[in-house]
Amino acid sequence: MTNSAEALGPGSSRPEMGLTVAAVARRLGVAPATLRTWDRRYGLGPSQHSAGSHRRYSADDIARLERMRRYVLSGVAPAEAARAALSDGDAEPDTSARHGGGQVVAIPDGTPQARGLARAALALDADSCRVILAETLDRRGVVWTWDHLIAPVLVGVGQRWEQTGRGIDVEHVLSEAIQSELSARVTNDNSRSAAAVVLASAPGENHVLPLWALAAALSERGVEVRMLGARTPWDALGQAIRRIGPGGVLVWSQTPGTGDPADAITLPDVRPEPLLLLGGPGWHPGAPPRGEHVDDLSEAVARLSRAAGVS
Ligand code: B12
Repeated sequence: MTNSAEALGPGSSRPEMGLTVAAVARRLGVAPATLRTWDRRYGLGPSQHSAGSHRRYSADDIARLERMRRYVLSGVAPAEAARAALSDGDAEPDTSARHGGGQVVAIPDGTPQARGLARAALALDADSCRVILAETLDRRGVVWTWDHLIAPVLVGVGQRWEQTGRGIDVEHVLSEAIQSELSARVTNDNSRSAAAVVLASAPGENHVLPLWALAAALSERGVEVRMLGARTPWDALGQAIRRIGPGGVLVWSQTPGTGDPADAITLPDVRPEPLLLLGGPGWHPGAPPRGEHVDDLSEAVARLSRAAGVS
């Protein structure tokens, strides 16, 4: 019997009621949409029928879902994971039945989670990508998850595209899952900053995932974030700076054509002057006429938190 089965057992106030999709989703750290997909595709749904319109998950249903989640996190393909989960723990999953149909993404020194995420992305399995991301974000926080899970898989997927010309579909599925899991963690409700931080990608720049990682990591620390997103013209950024009066600004440039630091000169002079950071490999090297280069997520989080008055 699992913890969840116990929690729904004699100690629970109305054990016969079972749990709703939303409650199970919260308990397992899985999106409600993923639970519905697992129900539809693999029959891993609630077995109890209640008088009302909403079916409820029993303790046994939840134990099955916990096994499903564990197998998916270890990189087993969902159909095989579901077969083993439905066997009530009698059969371990066949671990050769991995995601990705035999394709690989090279991730030197990759963690098991990183290999699982890469396989799920290759299989275009957005649900499994989200399960792996959500679980790691909950357990390890944003900076660790970005540095040890997300960034290595993104670099591997990017290299595969460069070498084979294949995998833009994989890049899209993975990017969507990453962006939705990170952006779901950005909230200004717990803000304790003296000033906000503004995040934007340079004009013409569509790559934004590092900005979402930064937004989620700052939010985790109670820093108020204003996200302007992809392809932000310099004059629009300038207007936002005047209106918001931020403590810090970071502009992201991923690809070389988008990052000319000389353009930052056009930003308005406001007092107090916000810290201006330039992040990403797209910026021209060398000392910028305005602002400073920043090399990694931890450094950007630390400097922008200080600039926002959160130590
Ligand atoms: C995801 C992705 C996409 C997604 C973006 C989705 C989104 N919402 O952002 C989509 C599918 C839209 C896309 C599109 C394109 N992409 Co793209 N994409 C990537 C990918 C896989 C990850 C990008 C990313 O987030 N990188 C962030 C981290 C993981 O990587 P990094 O910047 O190299 O990290 C270094 C530093 O920045 C620093 N760092 C890491 N994290 C952080 C965080 C912070 C805050 C800071 C300060 C520093 C920092 O540490 C690293 C070591 O120095 C990269 C591969 C790669 N290696 O980056 C390709 C890549 C950037 N794309 C590339 C290209 C060519 C394109 C396209 C032109 C063609 C295509 N592949 O589809 C289009 C057009 C985009 C456009 N018009 O702007 C090339 C760029 C080559 C170049 N140098 O010009 C890359 C490098 C792939 C490759 N290997 O060739 N892409």
